[in-house]
Amino acid sequence: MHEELFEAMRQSVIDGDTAAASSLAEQVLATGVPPIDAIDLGFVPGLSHVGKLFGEGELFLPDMMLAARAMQKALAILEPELKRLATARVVVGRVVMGTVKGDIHEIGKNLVGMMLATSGFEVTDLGVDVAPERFVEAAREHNADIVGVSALLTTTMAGQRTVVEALAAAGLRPQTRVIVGGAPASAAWAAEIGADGYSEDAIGAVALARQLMGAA
Ligand code: B12
Repeated sequence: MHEELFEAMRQSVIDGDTAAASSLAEQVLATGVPPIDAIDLGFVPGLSHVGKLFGEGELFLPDMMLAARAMQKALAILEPELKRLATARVVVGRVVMGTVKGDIHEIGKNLVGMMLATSGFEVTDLGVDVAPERFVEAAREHNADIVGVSALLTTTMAGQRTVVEALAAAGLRPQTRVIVGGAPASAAWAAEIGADGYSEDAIGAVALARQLMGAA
């Protein structure tokens, strides 16, 4: 329906053009395009494309950094609108989120946190490069129902297993559920490390979290 707009969004991220990405996000607010469509069909595919070209050696780290910056700027503009559109008003559950130690990728984690927050979850975001002990401490402190662990690198995904183990060692399992996500994760990986679920995107993460709370 808004294919041209989405295409422009993809291109703005690929170009790492923060001004264009911001202006397109503003257009979303002005024209009433659902912000989640803008994210899913516009900005995210742009970033995925950049990641693919980086993986193929066609683009370099600075390109990926510029693309990420453009994406983050657009998300910051869309976030208040996502919050305004939030449907749930009751607290469905408490979630502690973070990206594993050694890993600084945060865009997907932020998106998942944002979607959970707009769907009635109380979300505590621990940020990136989070040590397993910090996940445990925060899960205790916030009496978390669910701990969400993000990892984007094949070299850091083992950190998801470490978090599951640390929560178990602290006596917080199985009552505190663990969900995992990020490019290298999968349902099979979640099962292998004893996590309670996996989702490949933010909308699926909300469905998964609701299901784990018995609120599906
Ligand atoms: C942007 C980006 C960066 C940015 C990150 C900026 C930031 N502030 O986050 C920067 C430039 C800093 C960066 C750095 C690096 N990156 Co990088 N990066 C990416 C890129 C292009 C996009 C990631 C992204 O934000 N995607 C958009 C979001 C919306 O998607 P997402 O993260 O996948 O999240 C969604 C789902 O996965 C899921 N999800 C995510 N987390 C969670 C958590 C839970 C609980 C659940 C349920 C779901 C869930 O829901 C999200 C929303 O839909 C990817 C490419 C890719 N295919 O992923 C490479 C990629 C991940 N990076 C890669 C690499 C190699 C690196 C570097 C090592 C490069 C270097 N030489 O320094 C460094 C690592 C630094 C570190 N220690 O972490 C590789 C990893 C390869 C591998 N096999 O491990 C990739 C795959 C690129 C590639 N094709 O080679 N990167």
